[in-house]
Amino acid sequence: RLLERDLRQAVADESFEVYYQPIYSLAAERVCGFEALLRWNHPERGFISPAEFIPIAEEMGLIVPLGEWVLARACADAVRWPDGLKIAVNVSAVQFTSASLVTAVREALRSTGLPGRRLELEITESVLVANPGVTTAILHSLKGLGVRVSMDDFGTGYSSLSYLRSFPFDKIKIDQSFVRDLCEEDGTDFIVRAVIGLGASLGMTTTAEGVETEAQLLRLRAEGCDEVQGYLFSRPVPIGQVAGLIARWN
Ligand code: G
Ligand code: G
Ligand code: MN
Ligand code: NA
Repeated sequence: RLLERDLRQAVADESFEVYYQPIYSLAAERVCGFEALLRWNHPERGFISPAEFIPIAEEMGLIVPLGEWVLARACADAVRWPDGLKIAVNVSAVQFTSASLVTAVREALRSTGLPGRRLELEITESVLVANPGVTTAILHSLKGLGVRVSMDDFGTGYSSLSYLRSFPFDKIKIDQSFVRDLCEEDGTDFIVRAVIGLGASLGMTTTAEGVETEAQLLRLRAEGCDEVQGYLFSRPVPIGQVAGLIARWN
């Protein structure tokens, strides 16, 4: 298929770009980090969403080199930001269980000089269900490098709440589907409140994703959510615009 051929070529040419979306701390009232989000500007089709090409990259076995490229790029960019700012990188399920993940993370930190405490890896619930034993071992190896791990898209998968207790996560990212319905639909407000409470009692930071309105922000603040992220603050931006965002909110 056309897309597959182009994807292989794009990985070889490194013709991707990493965009960054600010994460805002409600306690500190400042930007506390950025999430790295991969962008592919296809020569004919324009921007193609990672939601479309990452599953193909996984099938083709390209996700490991691609994911390692994002990791290295994001660490190299983040090491130049003020020391308090973290960088969050998404790790797909296939990349997470690949033999080279821990080595790639160690190498990205070593080659860029980024302290491990400034790197957060975001993984989804699907990783936990597939192979809990292997996952636990990998998570502990990553934590041994000082890296933080986040549960991404929380609430959208099939894992049980007990998973949160048995895996050493530092952060829960509340999926944007719950945030979108906040202040709208009956029920969702209670879910968001429950997840924030769960995070607090487990000693995990809670980050709400997809915050688009002042009303949502007000509710999240009232519920004691730690961090927020969404178009209300900024869309993901190219690296050239990051310094401006840091200056605006710090
Ligand atoms: O940035 P956007 O909302 O278009 O991303 C769509 C999906 O692609 C999201 O689920 C996001 O987590 C995922 N994604 C974006 N960048 C990366 C990446 O570098 N690696 C992986 N594995 N997923 C990514
Ligand atoms: O799966 P993950 O949470 O990593 O995906 C993040 C995705 O959400 C990215 O594609 C990013 O572009 C998108 N995103 C970030 N903020 C918002 C927002 O406020 N609204 C919407 N609709 N999407 C957002
Ligand atoms: Mn994410
Ligand atoms: Na998410």
